Amino acid sequence: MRRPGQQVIAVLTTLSFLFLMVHPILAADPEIDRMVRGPVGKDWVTNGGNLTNQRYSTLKQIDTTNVAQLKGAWMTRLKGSGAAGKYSFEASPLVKDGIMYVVTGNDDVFALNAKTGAIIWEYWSGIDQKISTACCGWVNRGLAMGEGLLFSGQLDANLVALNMKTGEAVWKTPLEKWESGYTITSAPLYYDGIVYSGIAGGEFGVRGRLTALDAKSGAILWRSYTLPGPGERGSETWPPGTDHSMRGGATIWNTPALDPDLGLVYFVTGNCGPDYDGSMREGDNLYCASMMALKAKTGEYVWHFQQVHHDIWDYDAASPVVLFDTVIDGKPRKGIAEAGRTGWVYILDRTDGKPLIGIDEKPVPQDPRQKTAKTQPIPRGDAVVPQCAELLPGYEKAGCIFETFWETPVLMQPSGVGGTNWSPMPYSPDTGYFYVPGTVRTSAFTRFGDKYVHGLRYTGGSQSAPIGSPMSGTFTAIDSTTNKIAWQHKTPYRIGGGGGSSVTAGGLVFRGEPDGNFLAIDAKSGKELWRFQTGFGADAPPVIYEVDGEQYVAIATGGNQLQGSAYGDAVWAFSLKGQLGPLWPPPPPATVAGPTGPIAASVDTVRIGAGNVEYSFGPSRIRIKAGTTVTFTNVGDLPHSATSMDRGKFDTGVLIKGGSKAITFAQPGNYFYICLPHPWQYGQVIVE
Ligand SMILES: [Cu+2]
Repeated sequence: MRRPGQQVIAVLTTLSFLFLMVHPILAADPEIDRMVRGPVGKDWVTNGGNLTNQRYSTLKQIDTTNVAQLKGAWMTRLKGSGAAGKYSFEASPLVKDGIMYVVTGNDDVFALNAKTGAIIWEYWSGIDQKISTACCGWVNRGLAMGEGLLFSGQLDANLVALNMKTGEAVWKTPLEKWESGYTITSAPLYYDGIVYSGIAGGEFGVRGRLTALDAKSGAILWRSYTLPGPGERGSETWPPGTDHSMRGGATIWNTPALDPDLGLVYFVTGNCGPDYDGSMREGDNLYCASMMALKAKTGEYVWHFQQVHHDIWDYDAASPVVLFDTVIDGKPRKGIAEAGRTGWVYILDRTDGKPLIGIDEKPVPQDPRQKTAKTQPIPRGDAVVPQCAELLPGYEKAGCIFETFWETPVLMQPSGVGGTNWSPMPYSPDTGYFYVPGTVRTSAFTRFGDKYVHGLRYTGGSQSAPIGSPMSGTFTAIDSTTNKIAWQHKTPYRIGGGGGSSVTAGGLVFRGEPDGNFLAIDAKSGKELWRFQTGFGADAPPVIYEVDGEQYVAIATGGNQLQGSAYGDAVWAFSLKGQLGPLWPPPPPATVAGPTGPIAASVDTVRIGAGNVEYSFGPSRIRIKAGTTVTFTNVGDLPHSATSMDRGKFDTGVLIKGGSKAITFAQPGNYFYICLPHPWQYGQVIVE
């Protein structure tokens, strides 16, 4: 006879065996799992539409024949949340059962009636306004949902779960500390009981990782680091005996994709750190600027493909990966693609990470001081933006992509902001095209070295657009079977870090522009069929949904600092029965780099971030007499500097809110300066 204890063990063994057998069927949220595995229909329940990130909706009530009649169904202002100079509005709203959920740049979440726009509940994040480690604007790229909860990654590095019915916080898990340089900007991904989240901070000497949490409790299940510890796989690509890989960046600041059949989760990683100084980190520096696949349940490494070896250009892989199925040379293939900051689309086999169309390692310019990689992977096919810069007055050297630089500025295209930045790349199975937003801009790259200090910026150099240089964009359809351009629009403004888009079975690509226009384009031909002025920078990616038999297209319009577009707090929804007309156009973004506005005479104070224009010097252009002392004061919310473009002429150093520095200008001359943390922020001092 067995003793009671043995009996318990026997029962437990049987139970756990049964549990293991039954568990795969007992999904925590079978409805959401089913929706994100299948084509996108009336609801849009995850950031990229479904697990593929294709942003392709099967809805086709609005099509190429009737889209010209589209009008605003409603427009709702989100009570001023995120409507200020320091914010960008980059979130895709989610929609389920007639309710829309949207998160602003302040991590505040709103639930709206998706048919009327009426606010149902609101969650005010209360995040610390002193967060100083958001590299490039206060942003949140969106939410995930599952098990009756909404998941939001906050700039204070907390992942929060809200009750979908009430907006009340159910759990909050810190993934890291913002004071250590970590922030969350990406939309999480929910699937099969797990919430996946990346973490940002590549400009602050951090160690990138993907974190998986239990959706119900918020408990951390595992962390998979994108930078190897000593002796781990990939550590041979960092200098032996050093700890540079522990602060080497490779952050994840966009939503992963997931293939449930293969059991893999996919994402891309950001730049190496320090961004522009490779001198101390000889080697390829895995897994910076890479596409990666992990086992979705355990986080175990499966494959990687590095887009840029030993990155010294801030060539992040930043746009979300897209999964697609295709036929190449008569064979069905499982593809994965990503639009890089380099201007190329990288197309791989998602089972093993090998190129589908061909990517060749080719020799590139060398500089032993920067420890440049001998070769770089060059995809076959077309780039979507120019990859060579022209020489401009005042500069000694201009080059093409992967040109090297040291302490003398060198002009290059694409700039380190792209190409394609965080903006998603939709894919239509009808056309077989990827739709790729791009920024056309020159950067002057310089290296100046940096000492690592915990929680402070650690970039080792800078890149800024030369004064007077033109800035524009492209929107390109790339044929997924050839990686060649099917059609291309030249756009008046940069759209690689905005100008979000989505595509429908109605044959339409919807995309925003930073001047406030929202456009519908024939997905096959590229012909523009409709445009509508929303009144605010239209840079967030739109979504498509249906309520009570009526199809809607919605976009959050709140501007974007990377695009220089007008900020706001609006969400627009459009339908064929809509009645609302367009708004007055907001101020358009700059198309030439440099300070703007009138020249103020005899001014000896410059306020940084004044008048709710966070990324600004006020006045931006001043004329003074030789010997004048000018006081620069940071009155904005974020850390800023005033640093002469010819570095060494003058520099306030990074000033925190309230900080001040006086500089005496003894020598006559024309001095252009930038803010080092935000090198698109320009000023000018004319000394007579
Ligand atoms: Cu700044």
